[in-house]
Amino acid sequence: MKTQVAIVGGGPAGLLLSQLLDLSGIDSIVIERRSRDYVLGRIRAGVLEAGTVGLLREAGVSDRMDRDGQTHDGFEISWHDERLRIDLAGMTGKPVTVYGQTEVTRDLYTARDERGGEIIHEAEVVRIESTESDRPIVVFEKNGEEHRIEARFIAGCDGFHGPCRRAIPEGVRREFVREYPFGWLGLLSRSKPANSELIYAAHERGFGLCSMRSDAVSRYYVQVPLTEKLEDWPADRFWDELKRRIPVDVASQLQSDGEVLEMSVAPLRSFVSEPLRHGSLFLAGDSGHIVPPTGAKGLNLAASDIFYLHRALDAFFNSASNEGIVNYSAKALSRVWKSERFSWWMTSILHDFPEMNAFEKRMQKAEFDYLAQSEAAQRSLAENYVGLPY
Ligand code: FAS
Ligand code: PHB
Repeated sequence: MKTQVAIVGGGPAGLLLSQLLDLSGIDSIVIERRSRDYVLGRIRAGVLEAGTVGLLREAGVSDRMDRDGQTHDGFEISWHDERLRIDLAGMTGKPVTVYGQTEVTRDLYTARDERGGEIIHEAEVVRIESTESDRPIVVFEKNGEEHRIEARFIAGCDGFHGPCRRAIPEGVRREFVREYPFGWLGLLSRSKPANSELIYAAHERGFGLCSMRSDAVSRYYVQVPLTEKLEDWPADRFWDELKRRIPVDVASQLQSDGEVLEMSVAPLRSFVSEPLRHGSLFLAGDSGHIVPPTGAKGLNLAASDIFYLHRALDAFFNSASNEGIVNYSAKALSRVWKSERFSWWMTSILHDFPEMNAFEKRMQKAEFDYLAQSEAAQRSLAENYVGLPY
């Protein structure tokens, strides 16, 4: 098999790149380990930056998002019963859009089907060869048989656990990591959201988050120790704990009798692998970096990587220009590191760290109090949350 760009991974990054390349007349093949239903069964991100919304519009996949997505002009941070609203639109002129990653992925699949995009499901990439040549090879297994795809470039959109990052030689690759001593237990329920806007709740018992997917589907999270098991958390226990962490007046109207649609536990880490390019292999999205979900940046960083990579490949194939290819890693990493900083900072001020001493806990409260009194501090938070420029 031959193509111009072999894309490993059919999550949001891989599918969005395939769609944008197609619109630029560039041929690609997406190789996805899982079935389409499995990929669509994942419940993950919920908040889209303005830049991501613009890119989805450019890709021609925004109709359902424009119809079903919610425009949010602000969100709240709470400290016990103190509530602080961050006026995103008032401070930056930009809102965020609440529209689940699952729906973004569904829209991308629909668009690829409509344009006859080639996506090979239940096909596991087992090897990447000749990345330092201009004819790299992707080797994948499907139904017990091995297949080879020769391409001009390989896009590693295979997430944190995929093989592409490790195809960059260890002597070339530099990894930076911060593991957090807790995870997020998430619950998706068919219930009216507790609040019209998101609430990021800091509390001495731990962090809680009130989010949503629509007026009838809510998404909640509570910080839990890494040792916690899903089976130790029946829904009733989740609701009780969440109500103890969010402001009393919000807890009093929380609908906790809705059908539980999904529960899952995710560890939190900050991670970056440099560089994001090696020869003809590029990394984009979670394959190159991970952020704690506190800043709602994961999916949005995948989008900005794809913005840069699409422009670079478009210039290479359609304008015989190498500039984007050569600059891709530095350009993408510049935005990645600033989002890593913001996500680390939001996580540091809002979570209960077991090893924190009394002074450090006072520093967390002082962060909240400073935010509450300083428009400059709120504006800084707001410009990071809506998304820094591409
Ligand atoms: P993805 O991991 O989505 O996709 C990679 C794809 O590659 C997968 O479909 C995988 O099956 C495939 N793949 C892997 N190895 C392969 C192989 N060998 N061969 C073929 N295919 C292979 N972000 C937020 O902004 N907010 C959140 O609340 C949030 N919650 C999250 C919860 C969890 C449990 C996780 C894991 C992530 C969460 N994220 C969140 C981050 C998440 O949304 C990612 O940023 C987003 O999925 C990135 O998309 P991709 O880079 O496409 O990676
Ligand atoms: C979500 O709705 O899943 C969500 C929203 C904001 C975050 C993380 C997750 O920061």
